[in-house]
Amino acid sequence: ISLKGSMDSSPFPSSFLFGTASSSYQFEGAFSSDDKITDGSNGDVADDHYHRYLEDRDLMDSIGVNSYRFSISWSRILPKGRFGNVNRAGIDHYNNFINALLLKGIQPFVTLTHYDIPQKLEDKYGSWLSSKVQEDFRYYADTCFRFFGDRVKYWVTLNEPNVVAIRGYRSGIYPPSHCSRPFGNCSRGDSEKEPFIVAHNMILSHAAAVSIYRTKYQKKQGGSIGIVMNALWYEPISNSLEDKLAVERGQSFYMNWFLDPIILGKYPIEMLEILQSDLPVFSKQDLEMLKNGLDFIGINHYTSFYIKDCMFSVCEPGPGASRTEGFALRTAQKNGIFIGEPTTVDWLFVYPRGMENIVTYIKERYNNIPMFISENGFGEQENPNSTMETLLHDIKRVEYMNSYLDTLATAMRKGADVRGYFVWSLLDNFEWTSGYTTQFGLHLVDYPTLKRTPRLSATWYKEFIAKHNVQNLSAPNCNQESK
Ligand code: GBH
Repeated sequence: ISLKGSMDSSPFPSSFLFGTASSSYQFEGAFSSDDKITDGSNGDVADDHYHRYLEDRDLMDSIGVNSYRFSISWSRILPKGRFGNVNRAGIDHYNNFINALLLKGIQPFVTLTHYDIPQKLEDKYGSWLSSKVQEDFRYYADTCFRFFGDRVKYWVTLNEPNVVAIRGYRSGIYPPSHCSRPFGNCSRGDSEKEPFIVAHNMILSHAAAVSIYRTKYQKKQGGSIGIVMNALWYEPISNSLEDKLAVERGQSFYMNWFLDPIILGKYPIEMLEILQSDLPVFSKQDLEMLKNGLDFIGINHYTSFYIKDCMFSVCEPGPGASRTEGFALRTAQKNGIFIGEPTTVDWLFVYPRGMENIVTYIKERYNNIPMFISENGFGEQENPNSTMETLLHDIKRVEYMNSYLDTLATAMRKGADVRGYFVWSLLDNFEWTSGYTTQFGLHLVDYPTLKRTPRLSATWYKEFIAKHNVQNLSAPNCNQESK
């Protein structure tokens, strides 16, 4: 096979973004608060990336990525939301980091909020529960576009708003820990109502940010803007029509819940039928603003589940089974056999075909709008028997990435417009409720010293990127360091 021949068969165009992904709270350090975390830890120090960003930029450069997905900490920019001043040190930090990335031809792919919100907005009006948050998010987005938009060409409004609504306000396992029985055991909240209010405000906050971008910045700055959803692939547990319909409801109550209003201008039909007056209504003005839509869909995809119908048949209680979750019970097993190889992370099953299928599903539902795989990666739970040798020789992570990239390529060959792929994550980091006990990094982080060491997967990703001949994307501008 000639070199040219093998290039031609690569489904990844030379403009394709290959990167890694991260978020401010999980990487940067310098914050507070702790609860419900396995190892009692928090993100106060995390990877200390705030101080080590140049070293981390060099790690990316040595892998050869042409893009890096990270999030800006809202509180670092506006500690009091729109009720206070811009924190100049925060602006300087992200300016320096963005410039450092561009100097090495690494395109910043920037998320405005990755689960975090200034505490002041929680205290003042209950953050996402209040429609006031739309004004705050618009103000924050405007601030970021103004300061960084001359150099940032990819914007994400929200990371996984579905996970925020579900885990923050239904099961209560993420902040602000709102829920009611039997969904969870919290000191306040309403698991059957609040997720829908919060989602409604997040959808409209997205729309407010996009609308500011479209009217004030996009023409001049020439970037694009989208949202990132957590996307699970669902297989029906049987071939029955009931289970197939349940799969559709499952997707609608999990992902289409946000994408349909933003792209199609209304909540999914299954949600409207089942929830009726429990679902907030978009005003005429809201619908007008929603027309701003988005430029791309970011897909965080890791795993797949089976779905069993609970509308036409009786189910034992379980995740997804109730009315406000769409009567679609989620389970990892069918007749005692897992959907894919289990891992040491309880929710992660290796099912590569799920990548091809979810990308194809989104392509078909939303008319092949450009997509990015904004996260995909393999986690391992800390284990007392692991040695430095086993920790670095992460063959399972390599196999996982290789197989998921392979099925992604298949979806692209069949026409899916996927523009980039980001591995979660560059470094081991603060894995939310698992603290530092779960590792997703291409680099191992030794927390006492914060030393980063590349794993086998870092070398493998470097070779994969080199083989696919992607472009180093930006010609750095000489003035950038001084901005
Ligand atoms: C992403 O989602 C996050 O964006 C990122 O911050 C995080 O570090 C990364 O993944 C790795 O976990 O368990 O039944 O709810 C993480 C949250 C966890 C939500 C798995 C979906 C699967 C189904 N996701 N969960 S379930």
